[in-house]
Amino acid sequence: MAGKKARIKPYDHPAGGWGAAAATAKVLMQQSVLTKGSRALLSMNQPGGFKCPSCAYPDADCKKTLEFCENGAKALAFEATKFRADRDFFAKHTVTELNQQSDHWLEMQGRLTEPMRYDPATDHYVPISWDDAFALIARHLNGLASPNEAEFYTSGRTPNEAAFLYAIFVREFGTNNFPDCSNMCHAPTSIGLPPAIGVGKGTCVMEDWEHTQAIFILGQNPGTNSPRMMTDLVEAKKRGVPIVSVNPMPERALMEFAEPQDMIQMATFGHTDISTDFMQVRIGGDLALLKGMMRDLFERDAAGEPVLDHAFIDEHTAGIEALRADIMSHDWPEICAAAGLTEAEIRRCAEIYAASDATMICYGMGITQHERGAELCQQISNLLLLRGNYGKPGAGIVPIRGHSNVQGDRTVGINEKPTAEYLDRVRDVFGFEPPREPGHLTVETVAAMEAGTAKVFIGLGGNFVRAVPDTDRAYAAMRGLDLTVAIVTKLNRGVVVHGREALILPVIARSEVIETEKGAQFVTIEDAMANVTASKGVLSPASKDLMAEVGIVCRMAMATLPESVVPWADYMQDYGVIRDRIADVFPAIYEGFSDRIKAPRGFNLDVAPRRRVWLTPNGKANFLTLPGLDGDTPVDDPAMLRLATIRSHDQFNTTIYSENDRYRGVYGNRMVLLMNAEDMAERGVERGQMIGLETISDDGVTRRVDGLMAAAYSLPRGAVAGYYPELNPLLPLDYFDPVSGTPAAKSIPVRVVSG
Ligand SMILES: Nc1nc2c(c(=O)[nH]1)N[C@H]1C(S)=C(S)[C@@H](COP(=O)(O)OP(=O)(O)OC[C@H]3O[C@@H](n4cnc5c(=O)[nH]c(N)nc54)[C@H](O)[C@@H]3O)O[C@H]1N2
Ligand SMILES: Nc1nc2c(c(=O)[nH]1)N[C@H]1C(S)=C(S)[C@@H](COP(=O)(O)OP(=O)(O)OC[C@H]3O[C@@H](n4cnc5c(=O)[nH]c(N)nc54)[C@H](O)[C@@H]3O)O[C@H]1N2
Ligand SMILES: [Mo]
Repeated sequence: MAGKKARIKPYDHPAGGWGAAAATAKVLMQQSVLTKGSRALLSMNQPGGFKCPSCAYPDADCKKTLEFCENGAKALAFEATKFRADRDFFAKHTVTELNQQSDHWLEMQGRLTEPMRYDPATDHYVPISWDDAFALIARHLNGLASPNEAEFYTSGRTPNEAAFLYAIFVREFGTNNFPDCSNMCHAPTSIGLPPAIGVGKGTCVMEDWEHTQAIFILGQNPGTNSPRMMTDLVEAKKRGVPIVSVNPMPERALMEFAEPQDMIQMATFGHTDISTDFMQVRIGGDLALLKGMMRDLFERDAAGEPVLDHAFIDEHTAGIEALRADIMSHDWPEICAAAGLTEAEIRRCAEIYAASDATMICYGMGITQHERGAELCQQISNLLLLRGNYGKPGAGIVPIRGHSNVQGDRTVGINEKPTAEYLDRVRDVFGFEPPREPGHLTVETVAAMEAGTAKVFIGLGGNFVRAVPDTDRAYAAMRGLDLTVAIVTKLNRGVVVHGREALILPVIARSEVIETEKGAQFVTIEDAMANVTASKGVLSPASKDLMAEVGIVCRMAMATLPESVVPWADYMQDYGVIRDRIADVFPAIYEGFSDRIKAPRGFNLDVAPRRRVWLTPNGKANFLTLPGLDGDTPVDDPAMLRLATIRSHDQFNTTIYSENDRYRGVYGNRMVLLMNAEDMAERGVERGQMIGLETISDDGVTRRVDGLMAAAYSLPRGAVAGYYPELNPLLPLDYFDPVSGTPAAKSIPVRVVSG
């Protein structure tokens, strides 16, 4: 709802700088953890300390003593908060009451302190012992007609050890139903890239930033969502490296950034201009831009210019002729119209690319969350292959992952379609036969809940109902389940929208000490550059009745599978033994895990394309074609606008830290719709006017959100933007990329209705 103090005012300072420093201090104070939080910040991302719980961007090297950012500090402050949602809190509020509160209010109640069970007689959550909670889970799981009636969600903050064991437990139980937050995020990378280059992850490591000669940033907002990347961009820029950002919006930090770690810049109120070139692409116009750049290269190649790396192409790739034919089938006017850019702009991008011998292309949700997200990732790879931009310093594909361990969770087995190789290793290492048929990913899970074929939902972290599309349907589906289990740190929507029976299992957070019979344990995470590091919490747990995620997984398994062949009780006490099993199941990348993890900054997992080795069926890197020029299916409706649902500077996914979005100049209100001024005028919409949006779809369902405040913003014609998760009711469940299953959250076809 629009607060009275809602206002929109351009932010004309550089991003970062004193604004970021002040915001860091303020958030520590708000959560009343100034001393405790500041002390913990000194251990964050340092050897022997814990990894930032926020994003997946690597922490640099030892050069910086304070390796954290404003948004990392926020994540920590909200985790280390002094506020508690304890048994007295739940006694005071019925679940119906809690459901009327905002996401921000729920978050502000603080950390959960002990296991709770929903009591339908009183509509309250009431305390339950850990033993009884696990017995309840076991009773439900063992009462199902088939293991496939249970859904096991994972969110990417879960560390490797817990995710690996969860994958083993669930498979021994008998299903591959592993909906994962990455099914809404970088699954287009995980699924799209293997046919192209043989791995579903990025190919760059931190050192590459020092050698790169050109950087492209497509559909990613690093100043907010991976702020540590700004340090690398600033350093590259100071070396004179061209930086091209491709985005429908001029994101503030991609224009001007003051590096909070740079004392001189801070003292002089200086800044670095980040982007040398800003391409204000149409929503879904990236495909046309990429094809236009490739067309320019093919034209110049035909004219005899040495712009393609023919030696690399001949030795390492397959499919260039089909690609050339597809690219040359589009003429320039078509390409420019689809991209929303001029021919000169596209040729300028191609020129920067052709002049560089080592290019990194970074991308985020602006690429993946489209109907053709996975294939868009493949087109980025095509462009890189044309100039041999794999397996040399400073070059490669750089998907910037979301959650701090989302990449790791997938590496260690969270996958609804596991490979036969993995399943064979699980069978050999653990001695049971895992199920072979594919399980559900996220959108299939919601569909199964709706259909009544799913009966139990267990969420290892995250906030499933709030993150998925079609909010109203998702809530109804969740409420129809027999049991829902939220394994979380904080109250969120998924705790208060629940099944007939429901449990809250509160966990020890990333920044906190995990102590077992075998002493203090550490966990490991894999960042977006495939670097695996140890993370050891330093703070006392928020309550003595919390359990570590590894403990919870082991106890669920012990209760549910009394005849299990897996020594869960040992794993629970000694995480080193879990790492030995990870090495057994994934010898090619994790051999010697327990020794290698002793290095203060961890180690890099092997990524074969870095060695110009292609683990594809034909042993080559493949050029893959994609007909057409649009990232999404065109919609034949002149009133149509494409809605991108995006993150503000003050949220971490469904966790809302405040109603502000400083760099976009939005304050005190998240129910805002950013629009092109001419699109507003054409519809007779005034600045500040309350409007509604309705989804354009052909499934007969009306999806509408009212009470949005219209704001003029620098966006291309036909593009509008607003905040996730408030606008998720507009995102249809079946509007997704069929290759990866990822909802097209950046290109929802909508029309303005009076609100
Ligand atoms: N502080 C903070 N950090 C986070 C998160 C958070 O919520 N808060 N979330 C984490 C997670 S899980 C993830 S996945 C990442 C997300 O990080 P990002 O990938 O940066 O995510 P978004 O803000 O959703 O959108 C990215 C950008 O896509 C642009 N965009 C929209 N449509 C298009 C398009 O068609 N083409 C192009 N080129 N651009 C487009 C938007 O304008 C926006 O700048 O961040 C992670 N880090
Ligand atoms: N419309 C639209 N929808 C989207 C997106 C979008 O851009 N637009 N983005 C999508 C993306 S990229 C993602 S990744 C998903 C995110 O979906 P999720 O990963 O499901 O959601 P989060 O908001 O990250 O989950 C936050 C909750 O995790 C719990 N938590 C925090 N720390 C820990 C911990 O250490 N352990 C455990 N066990 N729990 C913890 C807390 O209770 C917190 O409330 O949303 C997707 N949905
Ligand atoms: Mo994500």
